[in-house]
Amino acid sequence: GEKSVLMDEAAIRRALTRIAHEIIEKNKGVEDCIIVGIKTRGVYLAERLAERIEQIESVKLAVGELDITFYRDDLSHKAEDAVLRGAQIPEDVTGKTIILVDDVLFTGRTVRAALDALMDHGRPKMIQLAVLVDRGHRELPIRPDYVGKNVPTSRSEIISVLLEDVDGAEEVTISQV
Ligand code: 3GP
Ligand code: 5GP
Ligand code: MG
Repeated sequence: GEKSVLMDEAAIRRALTRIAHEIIEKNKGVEDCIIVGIKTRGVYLAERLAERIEQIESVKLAVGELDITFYRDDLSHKAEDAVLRGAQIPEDVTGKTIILVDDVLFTGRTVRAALDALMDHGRPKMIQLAVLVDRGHRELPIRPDYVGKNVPTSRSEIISVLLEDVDGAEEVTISQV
């Protein structure tokens, strides 16, 4: 179907720079913060945010990873529940502010599973959510604290997030199935 570009390389870069500043401002610095990306692309976005925060604040944040999947590993899982497949969390999260990072926020089921997994690693002071794209259609009471771009979508539309690190290209597009 038709494909249109929602964010080009410059737009992605600017959004991440803005979010990095927002994270620093909201938390009045980043002393007790940890960044945790949701695989696959959320991890690369988390690493980029950590890099930018270091450039701005001269503080190097620990970056963790969560691998969350659905019981049925296809794209028609909307009614399925997300489950944890693996976690690499750098340290005890007790007392820390965790910035959870994902590429696209849709139903919220992935984030719910991520929150569950993080709680198993201690008692964070706070968990915040950063996403590159919020496409709506939440099925749970979950909202992001930092958003690259809000994109109202129909359920049949597909957002494609391409990142240089994994895809050899850098853009966000929307298309019909
Ligand atoms: P990601 O792991 O980098 O987030 O789920 C595998 C990949 O397919 C994801 O990459 C995601 O970008 C892409 N994808 C596109 N549409 C969907 C969708 O509706 N659900 C899920 N889970 N992934 C989707
Ligand atoms: P949710 O669990 O909120 O329904 O979906 C969020 C997860 O599924 C994210 O990790 C995201 O990568 C993926 N996802 C859901 N919808 C889309 C989409 O339209 N495009 C892309 N690229 N990923 C999606
Ligand atoms: Mg994802």
